[in-house]
Amino acid sequence: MPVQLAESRGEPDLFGHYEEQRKVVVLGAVGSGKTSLVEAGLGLPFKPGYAQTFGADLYIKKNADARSVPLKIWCCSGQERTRVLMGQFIQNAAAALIVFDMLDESTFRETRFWYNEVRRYVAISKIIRGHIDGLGRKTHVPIELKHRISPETIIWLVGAKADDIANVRIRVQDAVHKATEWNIDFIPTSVVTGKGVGALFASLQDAQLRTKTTM
Ligand SMILES: Nc1nc2c(ncn2[C@@H]2O[C@H](COP(=O)(O)OP(=O)(O)OP(=O)(O)O)[C@@H](O)[C@H]2O)c(=O)[nH]1
Ligand SMILES: [Mg+2]
Repeated sequence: MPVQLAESRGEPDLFGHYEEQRKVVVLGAVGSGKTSLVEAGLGLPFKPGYAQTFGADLYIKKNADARSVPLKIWCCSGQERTRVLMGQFIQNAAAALIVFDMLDESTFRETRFWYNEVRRYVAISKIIRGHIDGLGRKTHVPIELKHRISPETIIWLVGAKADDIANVRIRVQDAVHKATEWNIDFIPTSVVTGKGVGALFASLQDAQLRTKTTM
């Protein structure tokens, strides 16, 4: 399985220069726990109560040391009517978190939609950057471009609210099964207990982040 570095990839500015921040996009059903997860990842205390995200919110997470990279995190709304607008945040993302609520099966089913969206934008960016042509054939990519902007996006399937054990509806093995089918990793998390949050954000900031998925 080819493995590519997603290290120095951010978004190009008007002059084609790439930012140092690594772009991360957080996707998933309405109320699945995306904003809570991002805020916990930034070290903010958990506030119960729900404030719906409209459009997308931007968060910046600074790097802790030389081996970690700063993150530019787009936390998207899960609303059906704004779904089509989320492509701009998915494009060029080094990493995508596809979040579902472990207490709600419909949010688990919705992950397939978001997974397909990410794959679609990975395919589009490969065509734009000339890694493949419109027929899916590999094309020649100058070596300096290859190392600078890998068109892959590393994806995690993230289960939220793992603390509410009595009400969990999605079994870990079912989530692992889906993640394995997609060749990505599953991580259960809770912003109440902190489970999984530190490990997930440490992986996102790891300077050696590598993509697992391939087209
Ligand atoms: N028990 C528990 N509740 C959580 C957890 N994460 C989020 N919640 C609750 O779930 C609700 C929705 O959380 P949000 O983080 O706002 O969800 P969201 O995915 O950002 O929602 P939208 O922005 O509308 O798409 C809130 O009431 C949170 O307090 C968790 O790990 N455990
Ligand atoms: Mg939100």
